[in-house]
Amino acid sequence: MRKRPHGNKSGDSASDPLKPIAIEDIPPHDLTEYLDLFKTIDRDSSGGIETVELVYAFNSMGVDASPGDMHRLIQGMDESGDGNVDFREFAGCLHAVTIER
Ligand SMILES: [Ca+2]
Repeated sequence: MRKRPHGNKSGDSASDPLKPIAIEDIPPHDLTEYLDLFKTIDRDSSGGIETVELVYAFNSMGVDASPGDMHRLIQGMDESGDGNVDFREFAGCLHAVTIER
């Protein structure tokens, strides 16, 4: 289902299609946008996005988001398993979603 934007330039990364995009592969312009969004969502500036922050973010956009759904979303993005999504994880997932459109 997932499409790669274009071939691997680095060659050796036989990348798992489920893996989010590495932050190094995201264009700086996009990264700036993601960082703005990240800072908006990370209300306590902890450097990580938690379930409650995601619920709040969606609600403030007028989207009805349940804590259960947001928790699953967090778990899906949380590669390090520490219960919140840091910017690397956030940007990687966001970019993977964005380039699929
Ligand atoms: Ca936070």
